[in-house]
Amino acid sequence: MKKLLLSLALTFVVGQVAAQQVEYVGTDAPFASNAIYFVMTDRFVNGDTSNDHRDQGGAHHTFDIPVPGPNGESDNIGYLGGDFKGILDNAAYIRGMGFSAVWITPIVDNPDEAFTGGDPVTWGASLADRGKAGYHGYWGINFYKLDEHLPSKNLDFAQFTHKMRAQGLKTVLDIVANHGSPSFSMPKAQPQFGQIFDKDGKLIADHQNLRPDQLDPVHNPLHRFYHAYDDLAQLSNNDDENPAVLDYFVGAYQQWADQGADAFRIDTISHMSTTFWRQFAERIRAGHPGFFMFGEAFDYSPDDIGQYTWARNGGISVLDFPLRQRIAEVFEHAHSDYARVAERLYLRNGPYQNPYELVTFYDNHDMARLNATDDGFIDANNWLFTARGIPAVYYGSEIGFERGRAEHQGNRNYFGQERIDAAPRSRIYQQLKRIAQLREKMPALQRGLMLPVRIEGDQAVFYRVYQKGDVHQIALVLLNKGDKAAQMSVAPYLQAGKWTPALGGNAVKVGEGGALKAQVAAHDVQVYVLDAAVRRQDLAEQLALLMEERGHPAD
Ligand SMILES: [Ca+2]
Ligand SMILES: [Ca+2]
Ligand SMILES: [Ca+2]
Repeated sequence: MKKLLLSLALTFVVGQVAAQQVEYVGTDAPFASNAIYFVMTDRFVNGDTSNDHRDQGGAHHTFDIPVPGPNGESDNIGYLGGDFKGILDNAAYIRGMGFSAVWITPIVDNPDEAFTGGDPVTWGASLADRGKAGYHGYWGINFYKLDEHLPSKNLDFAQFTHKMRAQGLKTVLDIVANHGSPSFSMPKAQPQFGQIFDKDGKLIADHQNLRPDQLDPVHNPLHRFYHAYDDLAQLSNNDDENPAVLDYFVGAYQQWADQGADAFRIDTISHMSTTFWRQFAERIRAGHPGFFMFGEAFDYSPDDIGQYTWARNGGISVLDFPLRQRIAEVFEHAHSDYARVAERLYLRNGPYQNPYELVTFYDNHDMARLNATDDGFIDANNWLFTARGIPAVYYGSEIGFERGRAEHQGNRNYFGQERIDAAPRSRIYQQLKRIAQLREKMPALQRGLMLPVRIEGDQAVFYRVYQKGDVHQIALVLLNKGDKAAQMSVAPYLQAGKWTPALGGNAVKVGEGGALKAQVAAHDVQVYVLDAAVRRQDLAEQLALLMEERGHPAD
């Protein structure tokens, strides 16, 4: 690798001046260089038991509420103690795997009791909240205030982001504006549920345990924060047309950005108008130019979610749900067809402002975890860290933790220090670390244009090309998800020169019009690198088209 970096540094000496004037770039958004590790803070590591608040909630206690399942399995809907310190204590573990950013669940104050309304949570239930505590952070009541379970002495949010950065990790803050906490259907109104407090702790909104259609925003100022119609389960539905609502959330999230959040992941973006998000993004970026944000529009249709990325709607990237659907389909099943994934890349005239800025993933806390074998996880990671997009990996996936499990079947179970300490022995971990560390050394894999050669059956072959200023890098990625080693031969667009295998092996000299032949082991990847400016004519033409047609035609 040292040799690769050295040759990268020296390429400007030999590059051709004419070629260097042409730029081939997928994206220059600085955040796209990162790979993201997604942690549900409460479920990662309890680094400080003094902030557990184990006696909180009284009759509706909030700590450790197991939901038993079959065969001794269990889900849990209470707090389990994870905190900032647990993440910080493991910063070297996360960084060492090749990640440079950590996405953490919402940090704002959530109710201090378990919810008594809604539908009861049973093993395998979905959209059920009765008996659940706000351990996940998505039930905000004061968006300016840290929840008491997270900080420790000398470790508030600002100190956390500062100390994470010192260890090479950016903080991606998960934010919500669409809703607060569950707000109605309680047998008896509970404190904090359905209420919103301002920076000074003053009550500014109160659902009063009323159904949305019973709200009276005209006569009751405490109802004006909310729409008088429902949205998601029993959650309040914040009024995105009320300027006071926009002001409240801009103020809150400006505060956390000022305290060191490097990017936002926006929850339920599709449950509020693009008008709201455009204004929100403009105001956040007024204080933090270029601030990177990506939204969760839980929707597998690219035509639905593409609009959020457009400049006119705030230029907010999104989680790549459409691609995720095909990734799960392909890597959960042997003998599946790689072409299914390729169909969701949208590299030319697609629905997105820039497909290279999408955050790519295979599962998260709101869906069943990837139900794959160890080899399936390895194949999925090899794809995620070489194809276009910014990879995000959900905690525990590095060992196949709770694979196949949905929310109330263990998806969000406590990970803990013991599993972390044992993770390096997992094959998934080892192969993930190898490919993630390669991506972080190669601008072409992070931000380069993607030119598919053939993506079908068990094999994917594509180029990633980054050429700008003094940096030029042509990478040829060869992926094999089959059970047998594959002999691969690539000739299309192949530029003559000395191609270096970035993951070990012998360099290959390719003559004009020649082919590169390589063996790729079962469930493995090889990346050949040519540190040279693009000279080959048909390659240059393809890259020019990819540049020109990178975004959405109407944007
Ligand atoms: Ca704790
Ligand atoms: Ca609280
Ligand atoms: Ca809404």
